[in-house]
This record gives sequence, structure tokens and C-alpha cells, in this order.
Amino acid sequence: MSRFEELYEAVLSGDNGSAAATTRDALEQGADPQQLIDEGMIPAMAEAGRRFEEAEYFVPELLLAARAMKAALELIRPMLSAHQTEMKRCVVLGTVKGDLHDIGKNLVAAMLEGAGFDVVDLGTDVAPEQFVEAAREQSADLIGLSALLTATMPAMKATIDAFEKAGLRDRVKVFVGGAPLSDSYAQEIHADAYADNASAAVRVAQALVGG
Ligand code: B1M
Repeated sequence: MSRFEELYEAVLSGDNGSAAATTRDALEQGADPQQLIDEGMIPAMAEAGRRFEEAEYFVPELLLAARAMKAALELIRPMLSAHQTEMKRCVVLGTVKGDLHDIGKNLVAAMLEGAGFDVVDLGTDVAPEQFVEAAREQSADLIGLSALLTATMPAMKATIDAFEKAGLRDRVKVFVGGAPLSDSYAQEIHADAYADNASAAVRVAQALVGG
């Protein structure tokens, strides 16, 4: 079994000890951190999602898979951050109000950090006012909003509206992402950009700050 398959199996079966150990070993042996994410972790979470949809997995199995993915991602995060640049742009990132999904958002955070952004991660279930307050405190350049539930997509619009209301909308660029979103929805809510995955989020963020 390849190290990617081992990591895939560890995440899918929710074995966080094995996910961390496999990741640690693979990194020590020179594995590419990005490849571990793309070929081990993401396919495992996609399969966990498929099994959930087919009623083969239930919430506890999903939570275990998510925990295993987090354990592996924590080891990879510093390696992604190793190539930081001097000029740091600040991104305030979070999952919008009512939404507790954070795996994709955490991946986006890790990749942005890896690309040299200063990431302020507000976590999940973040109210519009919390985004505004953090953006003000941090003098943020960018705001990244994540949503995984169709029911919480309107909270993205509420957040963008809160920036308008606070008079900050011209000072920050807002990009959005998450499985139920689309480019057209992003346009509809007047976001500046949409990214459909973590790598695209980095490209979008770089484009929005003009570099
Ligand atoms: Co939930 N869940 N969940 N869940 N869950 C979904 C999203 C769902 C599609 C499953 C399903 O029914 N088919 C469904 C939503 C349906 C809908 O609204 N359309 C769903 C539901 C219904 C629910 C609950 C309501 C279930 C319940 O309790 N009855 C509940 C809601 C809780 C809440 O949020 N209030 C719930 C709970 C949970 C768990 C807690 C068990 C767990 C989350 C654990 C955690 O995040 N810590 C969970 C999980 C794991 C999933 C699935 C299986 C996997 C999500 C995931 O992590 N994917 C998901 C089904 C699926 O996606 N197949 C599902 C892996 C991750 C790497 O991908 O998050 O898409 P993703 O992120 C990608 C891109 O979307 C993008 O980049 C990432 C990397 O490429 N991206 C961004 C994400 N954010 C971005 C931001 C950006 C840019 C790109 O810029 C800012």
C-alpha cells in the first residue's frame, strides 16, 4: 500500500493516530505535503461524504474522519508555511454564522499561510459583526467566507452587507467558497471572487491583492 493509500485509509476509517503517524513518516521520507493533501486526505473526505450520502456512514463516522484529517493537517501546516514571503497581506477567514463545517476552511487557511498570507482564522459559526470587528482590528486586506450548507449561504450575503453598513466594503475584498457555492452565487451577493477549492483560493487571494 502506498503512503497516500495508507493516509486515505486512516482518514476514511477515522483513525487519527494512524493518520498522524502515516503523515509524520511520509514527511520524514520526503513526501510532498501538498500531494498528501490532494491524494490522501481530500479523496478520503470525499469518500466519507459519499458514504454519508448513501447512509453507509453516519455523523459519528464523519466526525472521526474529520478528526483524523485535522490530526494529519496539523503536521502539514508548518511545512506549507515554510515558503512565506516578506510582505504579508492579512486575510480574515471563517465559516459563516450557523455553519460548523471547518475542514475545507482549515485547508484554505493552511494553503493561504503557505502562500505567505497572514491568516486570522475566526473559526466556525462566525457572525457578520465578528467578521467586521476582526477586519477592523487587523486592518485586513481580504475577507474569506466559507459555507457548506445551503441554509447558511444567506449568511454570506449578510456578512457582506455588514461590511457595507460599517463603511468598510471599499477597503476589503471578499472572496467566498464552499461546496454549495458557485460563481454566479458569488456575483449575486456582490462578493469580489469565488474559489472552488483551496488552491484556487490562493490564486484568487493573490489576484485580489494584485500580485
Ligand atoms: Co455536514 N453536511 N452536516 N457535517 N457534511 C454536508 C455539507 C452535506 C452536503 C452532506 C449531505 O447531506 N450530503 C450536507 C449539506 C446539505 C446542504 O445544505 N446542501 C450536510 C449536512 C446536512 C449537515 C448537518 C445539517 C447534518 C445534521 O446534523 N443533520 C450538520 C450541520 C451542522 C452545522 O454546520 N450547523 C452537519 C454536520 C457535519 C459534521 C459536524 C458531522 C461534519 C463536519 C466536521 C467539520 O467540519 N469539523 C460534516 C461533514 C464532514 C460533512 C461532509 C461529509 C464533508 C465536508 C468536508 O469536510 N469535505 C459534507 C458532504 C460532502 O461534502 N460530500 C457534509 C471535505 C472538504 C475538504 O471539502 O468542505 O467542500 P469542502 O471544502 C473544499 C471546497 O468547498 C473549498 O475548498 C475546500 C478544499 O478544496 N472551500 C473553499 C471551502 N471553503 C472555502 C472557502 C474559500 C474558498 C474555497 O474561500 C474563503
